[in-house]
Amino acid sequence: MKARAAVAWAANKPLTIETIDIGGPKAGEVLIEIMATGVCHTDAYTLSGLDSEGRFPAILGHEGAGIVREVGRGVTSLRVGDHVIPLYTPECRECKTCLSRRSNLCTSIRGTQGLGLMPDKTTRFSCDGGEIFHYMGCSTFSNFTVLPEIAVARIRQDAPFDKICYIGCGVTTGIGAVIYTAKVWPGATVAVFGLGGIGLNVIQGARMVGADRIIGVDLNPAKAEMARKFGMTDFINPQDVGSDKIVQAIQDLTGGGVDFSFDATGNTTVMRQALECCHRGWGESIVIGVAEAGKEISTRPFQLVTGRVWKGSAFGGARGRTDVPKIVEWYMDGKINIDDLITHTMPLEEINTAFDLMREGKSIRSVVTF
Ligand code: NAD
Ligand code: AHE
Ligand code: ZN
Repeated sequence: MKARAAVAWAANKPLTIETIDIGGPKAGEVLIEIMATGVCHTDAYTLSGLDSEGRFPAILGHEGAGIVREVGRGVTSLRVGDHVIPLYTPECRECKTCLSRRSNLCTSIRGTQGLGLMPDKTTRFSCDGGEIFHYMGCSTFSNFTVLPEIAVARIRQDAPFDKICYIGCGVTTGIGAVIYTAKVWPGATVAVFGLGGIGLNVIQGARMVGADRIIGVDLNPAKAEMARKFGMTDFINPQDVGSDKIVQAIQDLTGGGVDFSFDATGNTTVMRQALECCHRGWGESIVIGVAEAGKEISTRPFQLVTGRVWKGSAFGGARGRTDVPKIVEWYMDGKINIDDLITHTMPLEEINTAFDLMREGKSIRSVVTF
């Protein structure tokens, strides 16, 4: 069948809207009509050519919501008409990692996903006879896409697609990093580096669990207003205090350092600051930001010897098929705010504007509707 997609033909080139050919779902797969998709910084990162797994041409996008239109042979957990959120972190419930209950990083299809292929090592997308790669197993910048059943969360039918698509990455990543990965406790002190689409959800999560003090750090002072609305108690602009003084500034504010810090910038210098502003003896720093290929983090081992803990979090540590439907419920019950974070909504034809707004620091989340 035909679909309408924004195709990334090469790194650093604007996406172009194409009519593509898409193969139907094979055994264990479903065809989804995407109704809305967010644009995440990770899409921009891959488009920049700095993602070691980035392959072109590809259909990017991994923050979508839609409706199941066709199911392949053997699919048991989904039906035509189900409302769903595609998952770049599947939950097969059978692999060593899923069975361990220690991590959300399901391994069953990670190998082919990183190659831009479906689990059978083929691509379902082509344009004028040339193959197009999948992206993060989702490819939500297309009005139709194909996913394995294990990478699809079924959600309630009355949730608005143009809002809950954000749960497909940013909301779950930010709130999940707080509640599933760090397990922030009531009364904790928290520092959040990067007040974009992810960092603001970290702030929202920290407020939900009852953190006392939530310090936000961003180079863009325009981000402070929204952050305050979501629970930030103190704002630091590294340009005001000097970026080499950030750690000291946070220690001074908190009497020795925070209980938890989160990097939501992807900058490895910032990741070090985030670790080092944690309290001696117990402070934990969670790396969420994605750094480009070749970048490394470093610190003095003494930072760890003296009790600070460095951790990472992918998709907020959430188990997609289990946790995503619950997060949709939280939104529908008014427990979390998504609407205010979606600053821009646009049709697919204007998707390049979403990338421009993000680069210029003018948006929090842009959502594309089909
Ligand atoms: P964004 O562009 O919306 O926000 C990034 C923010 O960081 C901006 O407000 C920017 O001003 C700020 N910033 C940049 N450099 C800074 C610096 N040196 N010091 C302080 N602030 C700085 O991006 P986003 O969508 O929120 O994504 C944030 C990061 O999280 C990206 O690296 C993205 O790839 C990553 N991410 C990771 C996961 C995961 O599962 N681990 C999921 C989604 C996104
Ligand atoms: N291909 C990238 C991987 C980047 C990365 O770490 N991705 C996150 C999700 S970002 C969503 O916006 C993730 O889930 N990581 C775990 C995994 O298995 O990829 C690179 O840098 O090579
Ligand atoms: Zn993302």
